Amino acid sequence: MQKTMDDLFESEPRDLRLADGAMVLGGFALAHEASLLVAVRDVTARAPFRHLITPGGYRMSVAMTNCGRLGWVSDRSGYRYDPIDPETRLPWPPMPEVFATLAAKAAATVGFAGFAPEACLINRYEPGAKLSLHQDKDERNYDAPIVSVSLGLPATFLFGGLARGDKQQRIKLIHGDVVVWGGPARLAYHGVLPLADGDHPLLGRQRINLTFRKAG
Ligand code: MD6
Ligand code: FE
Repeated sequence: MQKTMDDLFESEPRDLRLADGAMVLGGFALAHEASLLVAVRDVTARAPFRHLITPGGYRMSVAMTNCGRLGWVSDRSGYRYDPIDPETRLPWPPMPEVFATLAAKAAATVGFAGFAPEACLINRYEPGAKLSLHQDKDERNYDAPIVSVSLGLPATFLFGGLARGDKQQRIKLIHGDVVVWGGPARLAYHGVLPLADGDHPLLGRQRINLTFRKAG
Protein backbone atom coordinates (compact mmCIF):
# COMPACT_ATOMS: atom_id res chain seq x y z
CA MET A 1 0.00 0.00 0.00
CA GLN A 2 1.19 3.47 -0.79
CA LYS A 3 2.30 5.61 2.16
CA THR A 4 0.26 8.74 2.77
CA MET A 5 1.59 12.01 4.20
CA ASP A 6 0.01 11.04 7.52
CA ASP A 7 1.98 7.79 7.63
CA LEU A 8 5.20 9.61 6.86
CA PHE A 9 4.76 12.20 9.58
CA GLU A 10 3.15 10.07 12.24
CA SER A 11 5.70 9.80 15.03
CA GLU A 12 6.68 6.30 16.02
CA PRO A 13 5.25 5.13 19.32
CA ARG A 14 8.07 5.31 21.86
CA ASP A 15 6.55 3.11 24.53
CA LEU A 16 9.18 0.93 26.12
CA ARG A 17 8.94 -1.83 28.67
CA LEU A 18 11.83 -1.56 31.13
CA ALA A 19 11.00 -4.54 33.31
CA ASP A 20 8.01 -6.36 34.70
CA GLY A 21 5.95 -3.47 36.17
CA ALA A 22 8.02 -0.62 34.70
CA MET A 23 7.26 1.16 31.46
CA VAL A 24 8.05 4.36 29.57
CA LEU A 25 4.99 5.91 27.88
CA GLY A 26 6.57 8.05 25.16
CA GLY A 27 4.96 11.49 24.86
CA PHE A 28 2.05 10.56 27.12
CA ALA A 29 2.00 14.02 28.79
CA LEU A 30 2.20 16.08 25.59
CA ALA A 31 -1.57 16.51 25.29
CA HIS A 32 -1.51 18.36 28.65
CA GLU A 33 1.76 20.22 28.22
CA ALA A 34 0.33 23.75 28.45
CA SER A 35 -1.76 23.16 31.56
CA LEU A 36 1.05 21.19 33.23
CA LEU A 37 3.43 24.12 32.77
CA VAL A 38 0.92 26.63 34.15
CA ALA A 39 0.38 24.35 37.16
CA VAL A 40 4.13 23.99 37.77
CA ARG A 41 4.41 27.79 37.78
CA ASP A 42 1.50 28.14 40.23
CA VAL A 43 2.94 25.58 42.65
CA THR A 44 6.49 26.92 42.53
CA ALA A 45 5.29 30.50 43.10
CA ARG A 46 3.85 29.32 46.44
CA ALA A 47 6.45 26.71 47.36
CA PRO A 48 9.71 27.79 45.70
CA PHE A 49 12.39 25.36 44.49
CA ARG A 50 15.17 24.80 47.02
CA HIS A 51 18.29 22.64 47.25
CA LEU A 52 17.77 20.16 50.07
CA ILE A 53 20.58 18.88 52.27
CA THR A 54 21.10 15.12 52.44
CA PRO A 55 21.36 13.36 55.81
CA GLY A 56 25.10 13.13 55.08
CA GLY A 57 25.36 16.92 54.77
CA TYR A 58 25.57 17.35 50.99
CA ARG A 59 23.55 19.95 49.07
CA MET A 60 21.54 18.20 46.34
CA SER A 61 22.26 19.48 42.81
CA VAL A 62 18.59 18.98 41.89
CA ALA A 63 16.28 21.69 43.28
CA MET A 64 12.98 20.40 44.69
CA THR A 65 9.54 21.35 45.86
CA ASN A 66 6.22 19.53 46.33
CA CYS A 67 2.48 19.74 46.05
CA GLY A 68 -0.27 17.56 47.43
CA ARG A 69 -1.09 16.51 50.98
CA LEU A 70 2.46 15.32 51.67
CA GLY A 71 5.85 16.47 50.45
CA TRP A 72 9.18 14.64 50.35
CA VAL A 73 11.92 16.44 52.26
CA SER A 74 15.48 15.78 53.33
CA ASP A 75 17.65 17.38 56.00
CA ARG A 76 20.39 16.39 58.44
CA SER A 77 17.87 14.27 60.38
CA GLY A 78 16.92 12.10 57.38
CA TYR A 79 14.34 11.73 54.59
CA ARG A 80 10.62 11.96 55.32
CA TYR A 81 7.17 12.92 54.04
CA ASP A 82 5.93 16.09 55.72
CA PRO A 83 2.53 17.82 55.37
CA ILE A 84 4.24 21.18 56.05
CA ASP A 85 6.80 22.92 53.83
CA PRO A 86 9.73 23.56 56.18
CA GLU A 87 10.68 26.73 54.21
CA THR A 88 7.29 28.50 54.23
CA ARG A 89 5.89 26.65 57.30
CA LEU A 90 2.65 26.31 55.33
CA PRO A 91 0.96 23.20 53.94
CA TRP A 92 2.23 22.32 50.46
CA PRO A 93 0.08 23.77 47.64
CA PRO A 94 -2.78 21.44 46.69
CA MET A 95 -2.17 19.04 43.83
CA PRO A 96 -3.44 20.61 40.58
CA GLU A 97 -6.28 18.67 38.98
CA VAL A 98 -4.31 18.13 35.74
CA PHE A 99 -1.47 16.47 37.72
CA ALA A 100 -3.72 13.98 39.51
CA THR A 101 -5.70 13.15 36.38
CA LEU A 102 -2.61 12.58 34.22
CA ALA A 103 -0.92 10.41 36.88
CA ALA A 104 -4.00 8.22 37.31
CA LYS A 105 -4.41 7.82 33.54
CA ALA A 106 -0.78 6.83 33.04
CA ALA A 107 -0.86 4.35 35.93
CA ALA A 108 -4.04 2.75 34.60
CA THR A 109 -2.44 2.40 31.14
CA VAL A 110 0.29 0.23 32.66
CA GLY A 111 -2.19 -1.84 34.69
CA PHE A 112 -2.32 0.03 38.00
CA ALA A 113 -5.96 1.11 38.16
CA GLY A 114 -7.19 3.45 40.90
CA PHE A 115 -3.88 5.27 41.53
CA ALA A 116 -4.64 8.32 43.71
CA PRO A 117 -1.35 10.12 44.46
CA GLU A 118 -1.00 12.04 47.72
CA ALA A 119 2.39 13.52 47.01
CA CYS A 120 3.99 15.11 43.96
CA LEU A 121 7.69 15.85 44.17
CA ILE A 122 8.80 18.43 41.60
CA ASN A 123 12.48 18.25 40.63
CA ARG A 124 14.32 20.96 38.69
CA TYR A 125 17.55 19.96 36.93
CA GLU A 126 19.84 22.63 35.54
CA PRO A 127 22.84 21.68 33.37
CA GLY A 128 25.16 19.44 35.42
CA ALA A 129 22.51 18.45 37.99
CA LYS A 130 22.16 14.72 38.59
CA LEU A 131 20.45 12.21 40.82
CA SER A 132 22.63 9.41 42.16
CA LEU A 133 21.48 5.80 41.98
CA HIS A 134 18.77 5.21 44.60
CA GLN A 135 15.65 3.27 45.48
CA ASP A 136 12.36 5.04 46.30
CA LYS A 137 11.72 3.48 49.68
CA ASP A 138 10.55 6.29 51.97
CA GLU A 139 6.92 5.42 51.26
CA ARG A 140 5.07 3.19 53.69
CA ASN A 141 3.25 1.34 50.98
CA TYR A 142 4.95 -0.30 47.99
CA ASP A 143 1.69 -1.56 46.47
CA ALA A 144 1.08 1.71 44.65
CA PRO A 145 3.26 2.53 41.63
CA ILE A 146 5.23 5.72 41.07
CA VAL A 147 4.47 7.87 38.06
CA SER A 148 7.16 10.19 36.73
CA VAL A 149 6.66 12.95 34.12
CA SER A 150 9.58 14.54 32.23
CA LEU A 151 9.39 18.11 30.92
CA GLY A 152 11.97 20.35 29.29
CA LEU A 153 15.52 19.26 28.40
CA PRO A 154 16.19 15.56 27.74
CA ALA A 155 17.92 13.44 30.38
CA THR A 156 19.57 10.05 30.54
CA PHE A 157 17.73 7.86 33.02
CA LEU A 158 19.49 4.87 34.57
CA PHE A 159 17.34 1.90 35.39
CA GLY A 160 18.89 -1.01 37.25
CA GLY A 161 17.61 -3.96 39.21
CA LEU A 162 16.78 -4.71 42.82
CA ALA A 163 20.44 -4.80 43.86
CA ARG A 164 22.65 -1.70 43.64
CA GLY A 165 25.23 -3.57 41.59
CA ASP A 166 22.82 -4.88 38.93
CA LYS A 167 23.50 -3.84 35.36
CA GLN A 168 21.67 -0.66 34.36
CA GLN A 169 19.76 0.27 31.22
CA ARG A 170 20.21 3.83 29.95
CA ILE A 171 17.06 5.46 28.66
CA LYS A 172 16.73 8.90 27.12
CA LEU A 173 13.68 10.67 28.56
CA ILE A 174 12.40 13.65 26.61
CA HIS A 175 9.76 16.34 27.11
CA GLY A 176 6.38 14.68 27.62
CA ASP A 177 7.58 11.18 28.48
CA VAL A 178 5.97 9.41 31.43
CA VAL A 179 7.52 6.52 33.35
CA VAL A 180 5.30 4.21 35.41
CA TRP A 181 6.95 2.00 37.92
CA GLY A 182 5.40 -0.50 40.27
CA GLY A 183 4.76 -4.10 41.22
CA PRO A 184 7.92 -6.21 40.97
CA ALA A 185 9.94 -3.16 39.77
CA ARG A 186 8.84 -0.84 42.58
CA LEU A 187 12.19 -1.00 44.39
CA ALA A 188 14.49 -1.02 41.37
CA TYR A 189 17.60 1.17 41.63
CA HIS A 190 17.56 4.19 39.32
CA GLY A 191 19.16 7.58 38.80
CA VAL A 192 19.70 10.45 36.36
CA LEU A 193 23.05 11.30 34.70
CA PRO A 194 24.31 14.91 34.85
CA LEU A 195 22.02 17.02 32.66
CA ALA A 196 23.56 18.12 29.37
CA ASP A 197 23.23 21.80 28.55
CA GLY A 198 20.64 22.80 25.98
CA ASP A 199 17.80 25.19 25.32
CA HIS A 200 14.28 23.80 25.39
CA PRO A 201 11.72 25.88 23.43
CA LEU A 202 9.29 26.00 26.39
CA LEU A 203 11.51 25.57 29.45
CA GLY A 204 14.91 26.93 28.45
CA ARG A 205 17.96 25.49 30.20
CA GLN A 206 16.22 23.09 32.56
CA ARG A 207 14.47 19.80 32.99
CA ILE A 208 11.45 19.49 35.27
CA ASN A 209 10.42 16.09 36.59
CA LEU A 210 7.21 15.39 38.47
CA THR A 211 7.04 12.20 40.55
CA PHE A 212 3.72 11.09 41.97
CA ARG A 213 3.48 8.75 44.91
CA LYS A 214 1.17 7.36 47.45
CA ALA A 215 3.24 8.01 50.53
CA GLY A 216 1.27 6.51 53.40
C1 MD6 B 1 13.88 11.97 37.59
N1 MD6 B 1 13.10 10.21 38.92
O1 MD6 B 1 13.49 11.39 36.59
C2 MD6 B 1 14.01 11.25 38.88
N2 MD6 B 1 11.84 7.57 40.89
O2 MD6 B 1 14.21 13.15 37.60
C3 MD6 B 1 13.07 9.33 39.90
O3 MD6 B 1 13.81 9.34 40.85
C4 MD6 B 1 12.06 8.28 39.81
O4 MD6 B 1 11.56 8.75 37.52
C5 MD6 B 1 10.95 6.57 40.84
C6 MD6 B 1 10.24 6.27 39.72
C7 MD6 B 1 10.43 7.00 38.61
C8 MD6 B 1 11.36 8.02 38.62
FE1 FE C 1 13.43 7.94 42.40
